[in-house]
Amino acid sequence: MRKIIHVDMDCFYAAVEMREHPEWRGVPMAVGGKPEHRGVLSTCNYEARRFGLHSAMSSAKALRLCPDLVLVPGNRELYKEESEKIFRIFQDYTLRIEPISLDEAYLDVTGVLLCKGSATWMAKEIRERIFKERHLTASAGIAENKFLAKIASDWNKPNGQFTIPPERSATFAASLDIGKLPGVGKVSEKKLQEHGIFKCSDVLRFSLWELVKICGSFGVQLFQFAKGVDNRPVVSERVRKSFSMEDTFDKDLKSEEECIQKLKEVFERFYKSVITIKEDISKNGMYKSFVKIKYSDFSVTTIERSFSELKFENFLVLFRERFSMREENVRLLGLGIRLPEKEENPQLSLDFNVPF
Ligand code: TTP
Ligand code: MG
Repeated sequence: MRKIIHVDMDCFYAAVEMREHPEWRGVPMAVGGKPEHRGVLSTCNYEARRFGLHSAMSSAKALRLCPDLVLVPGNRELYKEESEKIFRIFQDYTLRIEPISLDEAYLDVTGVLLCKGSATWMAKEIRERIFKERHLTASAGIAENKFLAKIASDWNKPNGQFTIPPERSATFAASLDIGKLPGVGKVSEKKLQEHGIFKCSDVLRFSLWELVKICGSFGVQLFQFAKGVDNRPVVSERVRKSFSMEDTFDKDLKSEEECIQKLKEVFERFYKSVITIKEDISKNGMYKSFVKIKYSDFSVTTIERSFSELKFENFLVLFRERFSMREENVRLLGLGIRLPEKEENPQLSLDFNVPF
């Protein structure tokens, strides 16, 4: 049984703009091109949506529907940076992350021990952290597969979440309009409706063979979705070469003992998030452990060495060795592992794909 979280930021570009320009809060605003340049809306805030505005609508039409609309050009670089910061929060929970766009991702948290292993609580914590650290809101869906998690994230949007427990997957799916299914666009929706298929429950009245006759090979997938089944894995995008975690302290640490205590806390968190791939790491052997120390004057030092096991004692050895060379106030401590290059260890690349 898998545990998948789908996270989707609320009116992402608009939300970033409203954070940067509080005067745009509470009034209808949109990010998009100028009407005189035949521009369209990238997105708009929820106030503007009340006027019927939505992504991809022409700016000219948007201004007709909502003459007081604040229309801003937007800044993709800024959204990209923001996205990276949000994805870094995801990485504190799992290394299996499939980015869909700047503001949306699937997280496979199967086997993650944080939040007592509850995906619902992890989603809640992730959303709280996004709000606290980035002043933005996100919605989340939690389910046993990608398709249901994605639908669930829309259920209590904005700023909400919804869990479909595995025992409810089938009944939940049965109640859905077929237009909600991934891969069912306007054309296929119409075609299915002509056969009397409006809801997923209608799909189940047909045999697999009949469905294939109606919509080709997609019929197989359709049959699965209608039953609430989706075996597509969470596939990460880029090969990641290191996994790490760090903590910046409110007050600088003044003694070695204090540092060791904190380093241990960082390790425990790191270990819980990395545990899903721990087996793969030990199987493949080769990797380096490292420790990072940032002093109160912001200078940074790191030390790394190959070890065959992922355990705190190894990080402790590295820390002690480096700290003994300069015993001063510490602002940040971090630790992590570095994997070999792809060519050295091709097996790893499949399992360690994570963005950024
Ligand atoms: P979405 O998640 O589809 O939309 P959203 O985050 O703005 O709103 P919601 O609260 O409904 O999730 O897309 C994310 C961002 O991608 C969006 O803020 C702007 C950009 N985008 C476009 O530039 N063009 C488009 O057509 C769409 C759909 C999105
Ligand atoms: Mg969104």
